[in-house]
Amino acid sequence: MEILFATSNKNKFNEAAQMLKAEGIDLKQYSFSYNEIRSDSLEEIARDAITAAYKRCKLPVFVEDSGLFIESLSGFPGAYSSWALNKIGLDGILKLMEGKDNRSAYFEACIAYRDGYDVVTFRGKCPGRISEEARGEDGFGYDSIFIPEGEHQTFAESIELKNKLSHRYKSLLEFSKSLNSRR
Ligand code: ITT
Repeated sequence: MEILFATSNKNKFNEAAQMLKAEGIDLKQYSFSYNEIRSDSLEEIARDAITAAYKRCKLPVFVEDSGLFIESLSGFPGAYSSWALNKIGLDGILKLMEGKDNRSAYFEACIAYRDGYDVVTFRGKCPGRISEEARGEDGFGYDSIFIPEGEHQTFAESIELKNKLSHRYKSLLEFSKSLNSRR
């Protein structure tokens, strides 16, 4: 079974392709340019993006909107994670966290899939905390400042941890169960 993943982010694509391959699903990247809507809701963004992507490709396709939500920053950067990384970077986030005792945060992903009829969504969440400094070389985005709950290493220090605990992995697992039950 082959489906399209509409994303401009090669790292997101590579992680998803590897995870879904293990579930017997082959992914193909569908790169399309589109102006993402602004919203605090990952689901609203994902639903808008899937409508645009399906209109163009007219094939079974999914999108995934994700972000890092930091409790003591009232959920920032959240749905604006990509924008915040470009604007203030990891140093900027760590600066905003200076002096904060509460470093709790979570990653969340929302997948929206359309096979021609309905749009279905799947969510995945990974709780954890923001490290004091960036650590590790693997992964991408905020991986070097995120430590999953109950662990000591950042996602960028242990890709094995990321692959079994991440928001992406959890949302893709729900998605693949749904796809495989329809076959
Ligand atoms: P597309 O919309 O084209 O798929 P994007 O990079 O703009 O690509 P998002 O709008 O979903 O994707 O932005 C999510 C941002 O959140 C992403 O750019 C990263 O900075 C961050 N992010 C998402 N998942 C992450 C992960 O697993 N590890 C680290 N950072 C992540």
